[in-house]
Amino acid sequence: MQRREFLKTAAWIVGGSSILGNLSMGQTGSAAPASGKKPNILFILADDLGIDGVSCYGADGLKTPNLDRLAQGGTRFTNAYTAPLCGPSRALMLTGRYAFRTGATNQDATGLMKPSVETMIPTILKPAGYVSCMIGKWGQLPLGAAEFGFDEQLQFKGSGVYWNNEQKRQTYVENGTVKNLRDKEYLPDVMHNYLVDFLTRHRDHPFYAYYSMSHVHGQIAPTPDSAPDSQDLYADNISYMDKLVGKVVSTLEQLKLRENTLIIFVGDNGTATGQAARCTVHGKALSGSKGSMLEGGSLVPLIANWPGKTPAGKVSHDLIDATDFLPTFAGLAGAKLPVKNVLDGHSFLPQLHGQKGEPRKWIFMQLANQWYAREAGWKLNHAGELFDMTNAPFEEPLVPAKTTNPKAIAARKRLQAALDQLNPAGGIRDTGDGTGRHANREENRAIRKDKKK
Ligand SMILES: [Ca+2]
Repeated sequence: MQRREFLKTAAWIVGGSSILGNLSMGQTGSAAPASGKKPNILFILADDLGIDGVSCYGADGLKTPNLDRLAQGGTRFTNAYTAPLCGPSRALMLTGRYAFRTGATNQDATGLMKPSVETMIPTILKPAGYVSCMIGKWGQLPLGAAEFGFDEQLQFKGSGVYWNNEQKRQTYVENGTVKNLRDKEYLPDVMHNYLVDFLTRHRDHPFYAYYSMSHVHGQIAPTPDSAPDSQDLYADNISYMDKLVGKVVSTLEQLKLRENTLIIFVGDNGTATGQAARCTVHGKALSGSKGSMLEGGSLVPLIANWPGKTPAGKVSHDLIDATDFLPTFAGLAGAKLPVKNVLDGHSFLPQLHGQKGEPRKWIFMQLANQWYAREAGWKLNHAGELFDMTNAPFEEPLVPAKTTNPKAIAARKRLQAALDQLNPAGGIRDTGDGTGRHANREENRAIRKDKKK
């Protein structure tokens, strides 16, 4: 491909190791089976689900037997990170680029991304022969999924859409047609049925399905399985999410697609603050929750399952960054990476094949005008504060600025070098209100004006 052309622009270093490793992985086509049919990708994205909501991660009082089964048959990653809020997180996952490059630094700023500038995963996979669908929430991303390359879409605005209620009649858009959710119809089931239909229609064709579940974002409503007097609707929702995952796995088995499909299950950010108080892992609460720059904001469950390819029952402590999905999937599909933009993702395809690969040395996370680089034992933020992550995700104490601990001093030096190399302050700056949730008024006006063009 444009290897020479790519080399010109690929002088940067990703996660402490060269992105050229990713490129060669993709070019060798090692992911393609001998039969020649390219592997399918089912990307399941749960909303507001931290590791403290998944029983194979040690969550107390919540049961996810289907996810646990996927982990038993695949690889469970314990150090996967994404941005602590929906919009910025999804921007990382779909573009493979950090927020200071795309502008997606806060929920409203994700609207700054344009298809003419940002290339999302379906656009990369399409020339490699893939058909794609986006099912679920698109509300915090600009335009529609079609404009960013998805062939089919069933999308809704907002978050956590489940039922019609007295306050709101729900709608969703199916391939450009606005549809009304019927009374007693449960949107997660509508989404599931659409996914089953998509998988069935494309069973003989390589596909990338981006399945963005409503669960378990609030408002937490009864599920179709909730007892009328249920005392724990959150647990009901975790169970229903898990059940839907089990059902789609069964569908793949029925379609005889299981052996040739990589399933990725991941959360889009940590557990919502309102639920985090009841969510513990082996009796301990995580440090922070959704929206925070602490561990509980960004540490998410990540399970990869691909029978015969991904080692069964493996637990990987490798660092995974939300930008890593794009190069991983490109490598899997034998697709060319875009050359016009700097990519931040680092392929973990070798790990999916049970190889050591070149694990990241650090991940980078940003929300609004806060950011940090984190390696296995330490974290350094935008303000120069160093944190000892030995007891993460439960504790992350600040290291005194005048520490004489040589390990801390060396870690600061390594992480500062990573931040200096990225130079987030030199990229697109956040102009929101500082929370990561909102633009400031002027920015809101500019976005509205821009959208009218
Ligand atoms: Ca979310």
